[in-house]
Amino acid sequence: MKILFLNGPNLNLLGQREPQVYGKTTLADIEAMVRKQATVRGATIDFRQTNLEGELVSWVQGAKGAFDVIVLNAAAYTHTSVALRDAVAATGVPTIEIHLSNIHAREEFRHKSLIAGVCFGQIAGFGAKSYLLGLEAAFNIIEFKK
Ligand code: CA2
Repeated sequence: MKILFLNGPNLNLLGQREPQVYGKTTLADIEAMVRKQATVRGATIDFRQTNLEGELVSWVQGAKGAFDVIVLNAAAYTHTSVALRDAVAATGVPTIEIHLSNIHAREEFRHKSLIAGVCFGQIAGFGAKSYLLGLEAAFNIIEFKK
C-alpha cells in the first residue's frame, strides 16, 4: 500500500507566515503526523513539496505503477493549472484533492478548482487534519478496489 502526498507552491512556508490563515503547524510536522498514522495502518508514504508546476506534473505522471493513491494539495496551482489537471486525468492513479483551508469560503478566485473534476474527491477546511482525512480517504479507495 503506497500513498504519494504531493504539496504545491509556498506550502514550505507553513507555520512560518500567515498563521492566522494556515495555522502554526509546519509541513514537516504534518509529514510526521501522516507518516506515524500511515505506519500504524501498514502503509508506506512518500511526502514531497515543490514550488514548480512542471515538477508536480512530473511527479503525478511518475506515480503510475508506483503508488496506489495520490493525495494532492496543489496549493495555488489548484486554481490555475490545466497542465496539472491533464496529468491527474492521464495518470490513472486515484487522486484525492486536499486543502488546509475551506477554499469555498474564501476569495472567489479560490472557489474554482481545475483539478476537482478529475479527482476522486475533495477535502478542504480542516487545517492540518485535512492531511489525515486524506490518508483515511486513500485507505477507503484502496479497500474499495480490493
Ligand atoms: O488551503 C490550502 O491548502 C491551499 O491549497 C493553500 C494555498 C492556496 O493558494 C489555496 O487556495 C488553498 C496556499 C499555500 C501557501 O501557504 C502559505 C503558508 C504560509 C504562508 C504563506 C503561504
